Amino acid sequence: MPISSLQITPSGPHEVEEDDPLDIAVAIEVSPTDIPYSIEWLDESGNRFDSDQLKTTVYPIDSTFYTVVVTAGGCVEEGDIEVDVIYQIDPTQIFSPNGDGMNDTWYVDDIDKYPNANVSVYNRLGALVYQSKGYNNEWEGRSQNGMPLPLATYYFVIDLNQFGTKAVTGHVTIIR
Ligand SMILES: [Ca+2]
Repeated sequence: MPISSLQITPSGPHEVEEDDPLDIAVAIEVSPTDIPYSIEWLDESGNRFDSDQLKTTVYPIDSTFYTVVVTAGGCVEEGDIEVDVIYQIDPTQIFSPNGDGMNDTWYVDDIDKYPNANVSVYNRLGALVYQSKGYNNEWEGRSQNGMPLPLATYYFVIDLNQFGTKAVTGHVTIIR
């Protein structure tokens, strides 16, 4: 039996925090309404991971897209669903730039996921002591002119420069 129309509306785009599951969905309008339809869910590599569900749960480990394919009465419609994974960066609160090979630089876990991040570090007087566009976990606790900074607690602002993220602020202490 021929159909007069098949329309699909995939959900998204979505944002999800790393390690969190995400529900993605598709709305289907088929006419006449009693035509049976089938649904296939494909990942970015084209592998089917679910079928015959309007909604499915995904566990993305990186930003990706999913494809939903709906077939009804010989008609096929497909759509993509974008998913952006938001990574939680995790700055260490203390480091010891004394050259012993352990914790000699300030480590910010997952900062590599944000190549456009602006990292700024201030002393307690509010003076900027370090700044970096993108950060490769390389700061050795030196001032902008290369001098070792006093052992102290500093204030940092990390602007991830990505839509949907907030600046991350906190304190980091230099010991030796
Ligand atoms: Ca050290």
